[in-house]
Amino acid sequence: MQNMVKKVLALLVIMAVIGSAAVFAKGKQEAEQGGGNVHAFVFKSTGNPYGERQMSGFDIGIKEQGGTVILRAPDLPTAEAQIQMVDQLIAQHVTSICIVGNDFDALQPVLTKAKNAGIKVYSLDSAVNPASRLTHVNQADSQKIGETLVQAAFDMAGGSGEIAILSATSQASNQNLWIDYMKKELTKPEYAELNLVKIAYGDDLRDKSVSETEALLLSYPNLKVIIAPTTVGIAAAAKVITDKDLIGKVFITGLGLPSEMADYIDNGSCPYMYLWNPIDVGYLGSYVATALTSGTITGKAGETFTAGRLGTYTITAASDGGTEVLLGPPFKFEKSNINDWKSVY
Ligand code: RAM
Repeated sequence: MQNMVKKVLALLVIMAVIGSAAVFAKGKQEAEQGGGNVHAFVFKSTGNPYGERQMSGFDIGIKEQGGTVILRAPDLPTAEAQIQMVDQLIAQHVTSICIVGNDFDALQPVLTKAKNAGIKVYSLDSAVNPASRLTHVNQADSQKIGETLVQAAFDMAGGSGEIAILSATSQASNQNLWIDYMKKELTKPEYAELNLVKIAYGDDLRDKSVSETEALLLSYPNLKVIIAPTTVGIAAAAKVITDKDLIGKVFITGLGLPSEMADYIDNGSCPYMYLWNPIDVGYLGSYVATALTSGTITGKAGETFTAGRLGTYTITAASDGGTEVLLGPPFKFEKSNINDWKSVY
């Protein structure tokens, strides 16, 4: 009987080794087919249309430069899941890894391992800490995003009253940075009558964002504005306001995809919001990947490179002590222009 158990165990071990060898071989094959020009992109989580657009821009950019693309995203937006993915990509010997971080610090060991293996590592959208990256692709000026969203809430609240924030995960470094700048802006005397009552986290999951919005409305019946600096959160919050007939009583603003928000801008639940072109963010990332690979840039402030149809970019110092490449300013979407954009992204 004991022998039998031993045999089964041995068989299981052999199967596991064969299984992981197969994954490794497939990855190695993918990398070899790319001729040392294989560029990986790891987003926060699956099922996020914003992430899909970033990945499509990355895919277009790498392919127009003759490279091979690997796109990955975990089911849930956790650092642990991304750590496993990066480990697999290291085993696959990819050329570069673009990480949209689910945590600022937690990925540092695995990203350092990747860098030590000769892989060019940089972040995009949601930064990892400067020690973990060569540079960061930032979609828009973070301070400006924070200030602009508070000004929008002030405007929609009529200058006073309760406001709340509906964010993504509590660890998302891009949202956390924007929220820090919102809090800073709120300390200015002109906002003395505006009261930030709560920061809720919908984790970039549609259902959780809906239930967090409902909870905000229950806990704060006088709430006037919800700022959602996440495309998943803003669409969920605007849907709740619409479904509950609260249009005109509670306003939603933040960062949203025109394709998902056109109806809500139209019905007034979201009078206006901001974003940038997520396809361009991914496309810019693809040129950072190849410029790092060719040695055109190393990630230091002052270096310049050309990003295909987007033109020339210069790496600058980032507020977190690292460096970044800034795509451009945020764009305002409102009734007058939303129809021009809803089919674009
Ligand atoms: C969500 C994600 C993404 C963020 C946008 C604005 O889709 O959290 O990281 O940049 O919103």
